[in-house]
Amino acid sequence: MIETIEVSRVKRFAANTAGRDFAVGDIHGHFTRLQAALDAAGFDPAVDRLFSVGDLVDRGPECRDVIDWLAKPWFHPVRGNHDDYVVRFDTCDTENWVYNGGSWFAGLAWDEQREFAAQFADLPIAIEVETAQGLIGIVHADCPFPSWDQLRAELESPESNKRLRLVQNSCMWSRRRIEQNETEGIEGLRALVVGHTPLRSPATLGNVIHIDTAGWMPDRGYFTLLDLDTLETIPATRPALTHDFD
Ligand SMILES: [Mn+2]
Repeated sequence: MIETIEVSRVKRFAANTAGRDFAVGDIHGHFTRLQAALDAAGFDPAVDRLFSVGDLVDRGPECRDVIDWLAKPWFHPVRGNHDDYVVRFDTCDTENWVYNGGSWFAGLAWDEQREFAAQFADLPIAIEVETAQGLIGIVHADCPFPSWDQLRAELESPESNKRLRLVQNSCMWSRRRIEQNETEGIEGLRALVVGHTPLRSPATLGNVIHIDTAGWMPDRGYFTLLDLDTLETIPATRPALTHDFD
């Protein structure tokens, strides 16, 4: 029997008619701080949903808690570059991973490592969420094409595994747009929401909204929750913090 693995690289969500939808930046094993941000926003797990730009683990102290969070029916992450290390744990550059905060994984038992990898393999590369004002796209780092339809097609029907790997890696790793201050935006979306690059405050380039305000950096960053209906953030402005990270 030939085993086939059905992987959904793009996940679509219908509009939330009962509650609010939020997106949050990189979490990196700081789920207690994330919960505090949700509490401050009055997040209601009965009706609200939280979409995550990924990078759920590495660096922070609560990486193992991710399994509990993945079980929450209202929590919907895409796959970040750190999450992809977990998926490829037996073949990836472990030295580089540990250097970037991945030592927690080495401390897991083999069967636990397998379980983490299996669950992370289910994380989509891209999420799309319908809202009253139009479609919102979510990837970890960037959409490497001028149109969302093209990204969807490349992820759902790749012409080769090599091409798919390139596209996925751009989605998870690229800082080109923010570094080059590109404002062309993405066709076919109301907004694209990304993380990956820590910023002092959220930044909007064209219709691309960068929301990683380094909630995982104690005293230097904070979690921004982006309301996908209003595109307003909670908090609305950068709070007073112990240190500035630049
Ligand atoms: Mn990242």
